[in-house]
Amino acid sequence: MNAGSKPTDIQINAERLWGSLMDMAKIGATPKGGVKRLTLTDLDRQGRDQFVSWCTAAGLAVTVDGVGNIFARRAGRNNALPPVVSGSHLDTQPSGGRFDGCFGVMAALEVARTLNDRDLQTEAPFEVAMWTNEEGSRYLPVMGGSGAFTGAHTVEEILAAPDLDGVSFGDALRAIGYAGAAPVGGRRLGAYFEAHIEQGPLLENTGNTIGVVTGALGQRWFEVAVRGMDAHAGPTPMHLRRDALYGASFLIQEVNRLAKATEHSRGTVGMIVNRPNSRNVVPGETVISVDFRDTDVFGLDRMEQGIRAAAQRISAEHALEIDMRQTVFFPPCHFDASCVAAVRAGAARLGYRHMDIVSGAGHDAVNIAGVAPTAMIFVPCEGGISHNEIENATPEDVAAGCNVLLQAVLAQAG
Ligand code: HGY
Ligand code: MN
Ligand code: MN
Repeated sequence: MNAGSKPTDIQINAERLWGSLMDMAKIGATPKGGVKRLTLTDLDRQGRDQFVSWCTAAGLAVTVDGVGNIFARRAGRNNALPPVVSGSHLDTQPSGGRFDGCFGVMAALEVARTLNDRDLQTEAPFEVAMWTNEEGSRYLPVMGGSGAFTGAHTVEEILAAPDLDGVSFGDALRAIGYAGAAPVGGRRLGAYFEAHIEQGPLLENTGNTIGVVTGALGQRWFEVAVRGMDAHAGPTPMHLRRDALYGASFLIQEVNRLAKATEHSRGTVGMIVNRPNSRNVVPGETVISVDFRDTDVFGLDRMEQGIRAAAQRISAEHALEIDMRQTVFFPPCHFDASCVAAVRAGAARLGYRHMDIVSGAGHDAVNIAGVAPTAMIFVPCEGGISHNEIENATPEDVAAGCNVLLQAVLAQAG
């Protein structure tokens, strides 16, 4: 920076950022204005290709690792230093929106583009990251790409995971041409920042533009299989039935009762597979997902114990077998104080109203926080709505979030 200039003199190009967001949203656009770009599908490939071509056009060196994570690197003055990294994900929920994940990837790309415009070289290298399968909708575990990078999951485990049609992660990754040669993880990051929409109502309700994210709720997910007996819906008397779906309905009630017991606990049954799912057959097998979240592990333990006790009762009362398998566990996450301070200072310097906030959603930053100093920047989304095709944010708010990201990156990358 030339003498006399202040860090806040450098501002991102808000039109270019919004344009990239809207262009990316065209890939997998849905009639209701959302985006369906499930991980490792051909639409994901198109989104990845678009992202890689923008990175290449910005002069970034692109590498892809063995689980499809993409890193676009901008050299610093001292390339022996571990890079400052920023990014998020491009995969969406089946009924996703235009901003969840994509905003963080486009914001990080816009930081690189702005540094190019100003011909600014940071001390440490800067990398834009796109993590594979953050959403965990098609493949478990959720946040699998960043989890493989940090060693929370083995590459073999990630590649072997099957989707509901039995297609493995590895086969789907190879089919879209993103089974990269770069090793997965095993390298230090100087710091990691992720910009994201809040996906909740707090910022909007309090009139804040920036959320200084101090951490994230802990999460514990289960797959629960309820097994009874297929039977004819007509001749089978009610008292002789072993109805798996009926049994699962009590579990769903209990998940909600447990989660409503405290103000910071969450419980969701989001997925159900019912077999044989025929109108006139008493269901013999029902599999449900359970997603518990809380600010502390004791809260997660309380809900787990509660649902296990309920499963025992329901199993006995309705002659059903109930198997519960834990599929995801993230302890409550606390981000790095110096990175959080860099975000807060950036928001203050730029004059944006801001507040500290804990993320109810999981993010790749939750994984990366285990291996590098990490923090996140939230911007409001309309009505706090997300994981919904009507998810919306304003050009002003995403530009504000991206400007804070730029300030935080400059503070950490030198
Ligand atoms: O589940 C989550 O919190 C994130 O959207 N994957
Ligand atoms: Mn997300
Ligand atoms: Mn999401």
